[in-house]
Amino acid sequence: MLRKDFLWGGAVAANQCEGAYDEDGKGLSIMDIITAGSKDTPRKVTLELKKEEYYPNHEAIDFYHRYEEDTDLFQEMGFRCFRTSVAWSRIFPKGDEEEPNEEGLQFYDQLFDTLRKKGMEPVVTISHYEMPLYLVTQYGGWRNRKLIDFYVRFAKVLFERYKGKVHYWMTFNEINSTVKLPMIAGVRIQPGEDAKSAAYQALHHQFVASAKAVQLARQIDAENHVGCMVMTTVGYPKTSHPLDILAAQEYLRDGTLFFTDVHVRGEYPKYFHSYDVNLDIIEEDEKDLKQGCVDFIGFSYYSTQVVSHTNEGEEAQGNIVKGLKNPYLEASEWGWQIDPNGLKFLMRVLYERYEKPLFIVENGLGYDDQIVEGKIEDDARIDYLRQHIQAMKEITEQENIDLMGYTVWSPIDIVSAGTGEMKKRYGMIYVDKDNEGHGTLKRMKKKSFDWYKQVIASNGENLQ
Ligand code: BGP
Repeated sequence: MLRKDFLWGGAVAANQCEGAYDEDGKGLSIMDIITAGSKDTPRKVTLELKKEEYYPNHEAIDFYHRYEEDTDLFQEMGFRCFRTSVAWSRIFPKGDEEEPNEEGLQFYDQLFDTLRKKGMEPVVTISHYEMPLYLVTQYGGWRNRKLIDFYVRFAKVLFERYKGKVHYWMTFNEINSTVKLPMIAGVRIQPGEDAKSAAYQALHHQFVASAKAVQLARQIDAENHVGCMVMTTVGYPKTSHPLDILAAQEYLRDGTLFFTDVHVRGEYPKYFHSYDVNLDIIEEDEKDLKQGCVDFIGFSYYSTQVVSHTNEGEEAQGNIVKGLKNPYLEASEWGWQIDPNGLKFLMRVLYERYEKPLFIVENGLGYDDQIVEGKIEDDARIDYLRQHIQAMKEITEQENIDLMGYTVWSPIDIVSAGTGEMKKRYGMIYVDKDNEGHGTLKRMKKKSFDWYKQVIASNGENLQ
């Protein structure tokens, strides 16, 4: 049985749903200068706004003006929590100001009040792929140590302002993306530069910023729970060749566990020396890391990969990380392999290693839903969610895992982070908008809406 106060809900990120990219004093964020792409064409970063380009995050699904209606629908599904992020550039438009933007703060006051009124606990990611652009152009992003102070100032403002309204926080969304995709942390690698060290330096600054935020959150409100958030990388060995086994072990350790090791244990693991990077770590950083260990482990889980020491085989797509195809698994239209058993594998590893509460804060299926005779029968999504929730329940019960909650990515169709498409839909609520930005933005329930409602009402017992 899942715990009685299990946090069922849905998850989004501000930049993928709010829109209103230049309203009420908001500054530009890095997502505001990224164009739309597709499965086969990567999104482009333009660094300044260009008239001829289409930027899907500018309007997104206009949650900024429609959150009343949307949260009504979440309430109708019985959500006990709702995960979103605070757009940093609404609060600090450039990122280095001394004082926050009051209008930005008011928006989240209203949103969090609304959620609480409707029975949902806000779960807030402090930074979700949306740092102010100015911090990139002026300071070089997270490679600059100054970013720690800017972030901590931002976090402090949030903890003070939303004290009593928000009790669940996560410091950085998928912090491991910083080393896979340094541009997401505002790091632009110069030709000839030691790219690996630059990325790990940026990551180090984020680790320290996270640890300082954890300490502050506790000082400001003893009822705060602060977690990390990692993207998870499960890779199965392609064969029983011992080198494939080792490659798969490293894929999980270096892709996921290294990050949770630092967040949970408050120090770099011994094996870190094998990464062969040059970092500037000061004594104070080490103290901060030790004092800022997280309370829980939040993670995203979508799919798994196959790993071979020779790298030979057919390539498979995935969430930021890639691997090889698994002949035993089906994949989504975007090539993400569907593997509920991988979730069991992962939860077992994480809980055995740390015995810290876990929180599944992203899981879902991107699918190009079609309206047929006025209805959307998204059985593929229901199947995906059913299998993953079943796996989650089984492993939780079997191994006595302390699992805090499960939030579907995403309860409503939003702009895809990876491709910028609208048609890579995750929602249980459809939004009338296409890849080119046309549509009425009208909301419509899919079949999965009632299905998820009954799952929550039965605390996960009724998955039919
Ligand atoms: C995670 C991100 C989200 C999200 C999700 C789905 O990486 O935390 O922001 O979008 O994956 O990915 P995508 O939108 O690329 O399908």
